[in-house]
Formats: sequence, structure tokens, C-alpha cells
Amino acid sequence: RSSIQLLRDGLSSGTVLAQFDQLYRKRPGMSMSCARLLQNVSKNRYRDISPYDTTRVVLKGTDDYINANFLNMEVPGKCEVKRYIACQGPLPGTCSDFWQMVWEQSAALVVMLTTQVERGRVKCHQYWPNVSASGTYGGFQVTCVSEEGNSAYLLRDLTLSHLESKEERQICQMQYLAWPDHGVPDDSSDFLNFVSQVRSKRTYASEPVVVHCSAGIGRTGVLITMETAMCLIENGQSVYPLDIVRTMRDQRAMMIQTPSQYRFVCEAILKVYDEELVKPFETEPPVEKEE
Ligand code: PTR
Ligand code: PTR
Repeated sequence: RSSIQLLRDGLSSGTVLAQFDQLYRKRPGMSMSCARLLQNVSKNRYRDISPYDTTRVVLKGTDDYINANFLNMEVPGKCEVKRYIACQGPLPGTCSDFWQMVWEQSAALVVMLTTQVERGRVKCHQYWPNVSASGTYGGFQVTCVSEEGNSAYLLRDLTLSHLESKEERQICQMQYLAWPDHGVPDDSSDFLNFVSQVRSKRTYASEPVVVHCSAGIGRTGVLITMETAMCLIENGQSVYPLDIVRTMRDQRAMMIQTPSQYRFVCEAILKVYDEELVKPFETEPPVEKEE
């Protein structure tokens, strides 16, 4: 049976969710001691969400900690490795660390999957300035050149300048609006549209795309799973969502938080497949040899 048929059957029988439930949330043997160092405790938004030491993004300088991990998602076939940085939504005290990370890792795309406040609680600090304004974050200045979008998502063009070297870079920030934490997007068509946009905005495969929500695990995990699955479908490869989750959790703990988020992404994968929202690349016909 094809991987898609397995997924379809497993969703109706419940085995897909049972397997998700049994998967480790944190890879055994991975330490997270940097996050717990006294000088770093206040840089974590949630006490229970920490980056692994081995895959964490290390900032240059002595104060090198940020709650972020590199995730390399390898897709067999024509696709290269897709690189991500999964991180928490910045706190007031970590905005300059965030921009330093974006700068040092040469990221050009920031995907934000939360709003600043949800149900009366702050989920993410506004780490960018309002449209047409500039703000200073440590050694960086950020200007919001434009903001446009619809009820599902916003697109912001930001200019990031490194004050010391006066060098400037353009950063695109895409913010999905209709997705509370611990939940799933209100509408899978809007979400799939958004992921396609992310795919089209990705510049070079070697540059990591920065993805964050509030904790940087639940919604961030769903987005990375979806983009990876689309890439697999495009390459005519099998899609095993649990393998994708395991690969993510080997690099950042707890990616995809709830069974309903996992179900949502599995159903969205079936939708992409059934409605041919992503088409496999044409395979080239074999070259006929002249006798
Ligand atoms: N899990 C949190 C803790 O460690 O105490 C509690 C918590 C629960 C925090 C839910 C945030 C939560 O999300 P919301 O504010 O959207 O209910
Ligand atoms: N302590 C919080 C909790 O367990 O509720 C941590 C947390 C908060 C975990 C938000 C996940 C959250 O969702 P997301 O990663 O999608 O922002």
C-alpha cells in the first residue's frame, strides 16, 4: 500500500494518533543544560520549553544563549535539505538576541504563527516596529517598510541594519493570524495557502527560515511538517508524517504539541494529495538512444 493509503487507513482506524501518542516528546539522552544556567533562565518564555544543547543556535559573543534550535529536514529526491530555525516568540529582553540570530544566520524569511496576545495573555512580544517606523534592538535597527495582508495573514517587509557595519538586509516576515496555541488553524485552505506562500518566499536553501510561535514547538512543528510533506509529494516520495515528527523532535523537543494538531496536519496532507494542490514534478522521459 502507498504511504498515502496507509495514512488514510490509519486516520480512520485511530492507529495514526496512537502512534503519535507513543512517540517520545524529547529524544532520550539529549541534554538541555544551557537553558537552565542562571544567566539564561530569564531568556526562556516557558519554564518547560528548552532547546537541546547540541542543536541550539549559538549567538556570537559570550552571552550566546537564545531559545532556538536548528532543524534540518532532509527530503530524498530532488529536494535539498530544508533548513529551519525553530524558536520561541521573543520576550522584551530577547528581541536584540533574536535580530542578532537572524543576522548571523543570514535568514531572510521569518514565519510567525501567533498573535501577540491570545485570550488575554501575552504570547509574543512585538519585536518589530509599526509600519513606517523604525526601532533599535541592541546593535540592530529594524524599519518596517510595508505591511499588507488579509484576515488570515500579514506580510511585512523589514529592513534590518547592522549598526556597526552599516550593512542592510531585507527581511520578509509572514504572520499567520488565525491559529490559537494548543489549537489548530481555523481553516485548512487558508493554512495551506500560507504554507505555499512560505514555500515561494524561501530564497536559498542554504539560508534557514526562522519559524516561531509562542513556545516554538506546537504550531511551529505543524508548519515544518506541512512544508516537508509538500516537498515530498512534489518529489514523488512517500510521506510518513510520524517520521517527520521524529526527525523534528530529534532536533527540538516536543515539536507538534497536541494530537489534534497532528490529526490536522495529517488531514491537510491528504487534502494536498487528493486535490493535487502540489503536483509531482514531471519526470523526464528516458532519452531514446539512436541505434
Ligand atoms: N503549561 C503551562 C505551565 O507550564 O504552567 C500552563 C499553560 C497552559 C500556559 C496553557 C499557557 C497556556 O496557554 P493559554 O494561555 O492559551 O491557555
Ligand atoms: N508551558 C506551556 C504549556 O505547556 O502550555 C508551554 C507552551 C506554550 C507550549 C505554548 C506550547 C505552546 O504552543 P506553541 O508552541 O504553538 O506556541
